[in-house]
Amino acid sequence: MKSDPKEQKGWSQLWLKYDRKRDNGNGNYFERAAVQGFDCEDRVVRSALKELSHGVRGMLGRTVEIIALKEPDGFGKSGERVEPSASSDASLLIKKAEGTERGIRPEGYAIREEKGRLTLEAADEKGLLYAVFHLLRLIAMERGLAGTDILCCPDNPLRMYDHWDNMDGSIERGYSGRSFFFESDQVIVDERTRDYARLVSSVGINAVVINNVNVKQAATWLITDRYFEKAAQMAEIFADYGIRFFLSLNYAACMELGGLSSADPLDPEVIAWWQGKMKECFEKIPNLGGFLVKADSEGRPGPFTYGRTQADGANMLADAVRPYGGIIIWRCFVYNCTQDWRDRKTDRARAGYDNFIGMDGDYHENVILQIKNGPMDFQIREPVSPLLGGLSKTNQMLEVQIAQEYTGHQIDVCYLIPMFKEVLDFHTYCRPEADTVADVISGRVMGNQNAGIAAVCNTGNDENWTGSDLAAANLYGFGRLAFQTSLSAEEILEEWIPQQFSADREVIDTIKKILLTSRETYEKYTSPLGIGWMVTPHEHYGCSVDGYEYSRWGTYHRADHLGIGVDRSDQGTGYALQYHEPNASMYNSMETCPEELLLFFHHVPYNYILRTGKTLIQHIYDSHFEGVEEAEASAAAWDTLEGKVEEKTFRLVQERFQRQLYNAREWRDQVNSYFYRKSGIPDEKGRDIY
Ligand code: GCW
Repeated sequence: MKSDPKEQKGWSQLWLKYDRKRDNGNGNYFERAAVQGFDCEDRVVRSALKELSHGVRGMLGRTVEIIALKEPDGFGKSGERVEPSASSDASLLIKKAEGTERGIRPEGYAIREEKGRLTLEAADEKGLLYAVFHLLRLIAMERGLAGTDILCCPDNPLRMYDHWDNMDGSIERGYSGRSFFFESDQVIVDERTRDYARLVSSVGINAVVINNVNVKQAATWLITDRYFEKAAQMAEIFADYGIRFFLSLNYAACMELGGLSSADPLDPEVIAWWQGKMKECFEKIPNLGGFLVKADSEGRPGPFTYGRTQADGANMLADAVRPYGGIIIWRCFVYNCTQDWRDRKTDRARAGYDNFIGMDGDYHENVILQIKNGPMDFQIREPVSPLLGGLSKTNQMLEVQIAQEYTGHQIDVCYLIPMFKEVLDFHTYCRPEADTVADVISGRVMGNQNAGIAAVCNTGNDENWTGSDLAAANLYGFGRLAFQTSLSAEEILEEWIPQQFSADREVIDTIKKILLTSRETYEKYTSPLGIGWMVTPHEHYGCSVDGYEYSRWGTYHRADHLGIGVDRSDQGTGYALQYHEPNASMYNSMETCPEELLLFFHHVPYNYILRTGKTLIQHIYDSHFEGVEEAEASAAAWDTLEGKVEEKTFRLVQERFQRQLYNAREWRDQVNSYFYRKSGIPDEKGRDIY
């Protein structure tokens, strides 16, 4: 295996390796490229053309000659006059689409091949950048370009990575080393910043939040002179790749920085302070898109302290950023985290809806509510949050997590795209048609661009960026899915594997199988049928069935000697009724509730017969034995790739599989033993339970 040419940098280029590929006649298109309608000196166009040359040189061994047609002022790069006719002998024509020609919408593009000539047409500069990356992807996949006919426009206006990086260099829920944005309370801007921007823009990401939503200490000062210069430098690099720069805000900054005695959003002094602060921020940081805010959540300050609503807080900040075209992304992760476990009435799952639904329609136009995919917290299986599509007059954005906090810490393999697809495809019944989560977050329901999808990111300064090389599938996949929701989880892997590993069919099929089964495998050996948690408290890796059972966090499974599960029906907490019909009725009844969510919605006796004909307890035993067997099969499948993927990657992933197997066996034996001891019902198959 050839090693990554960029390894000397100290970090991998992941799917932008650009190592030599089979030509398949593709080289011929890159004799001569002509650019029409775009300003070759534009920063994003420059990035796109540079990437094109770089990729084509690496993968096809060709040097592309690029000429500007009538751009910027009728002269080519070297100053000579270039006639439009020069376009006719170019083998690659790059041009700006006029109007919405051929259905090319903003940030969209078309790639066509006809009679030996490739035409790349884009709506705007970002569209061109995405088109180039698409073209390079096809080359990396060793697809012959002849006959290509592609039209691609992004499905979601905002496609965002949220980093939970702290300024001391640590990362909250980070499993890939330390931050490459911050260290020792300093902002880092270096070559890796640019490689990061290249990587995420190559999959269509157009917005990034660089700091943790828990904004404390030095991070509160990111909106001051102490950090403006560095923040601006980073924002400029992002701008080269069409990425808007965002920061997380401390809602109480007006007190901590401004010395005010209150953060009451209706207080004129508070309002004036934020207006001045936002003016300063947008003047000092070019390319600033706005702010992400976690307020009144897990100890963070917010408007509730002053008897004000979430809308009061969000609107006050939104008004302050509006003059600069800024937006406020306001998180809905607001719940009581000091609950009494004895209290069966209070239900954390209800909290998001209960806290936000009453103000539907009260949010200003440049506020977006960011809603986690499930009502709890990124568990391996949760229902879709009823706020998504529950709100009908408010801009909404979906938040998912590719940092594998509850899904194996990037030690255990867990390809999350299948889960995200389930969420996007979910019918909310918010209106007669076009009612899926995908419809809601695309902005089509509200009819504006303040919508989209964000993922809590899984990167760090590890050489391979994501801890495990296999976790890069989520980093790649999230961006691609956010851009093009219709892509299947499998199609995404068919693209990613040849770019990052090898176009060898056996490699593709083996890695694909490992990844496509990984979410279900993980689910089988961890918490059953949607109940969630059962993890080691705080750390969230490894099994502890009762770890959160008697805690303040509102995360209970309520197992006793007869059964397990939380009654969230109309007889219980009533959570099921937060959905539109027919979802409410479906979840409300044990008979119609989808079985994978049975224990989320109902307290179920161990001898309850599932649709498979098995009792609940037997299902718990069987699925836990199966989960471990499947993990073992995946580990063995990986072993067959020795010599077919880079040695370093092979060893690293192999070692992680060993840790996964240990973890899976612990989960299996602890969960099975726990329920055997509670229920006294033995395994029908007489396997080892302790
Ligand atoms: O439950 C939690 C995580 C926290 C995180 C929080 C959130 C950033 O365990 O680490 O804080 O979710 O989403 O705000």
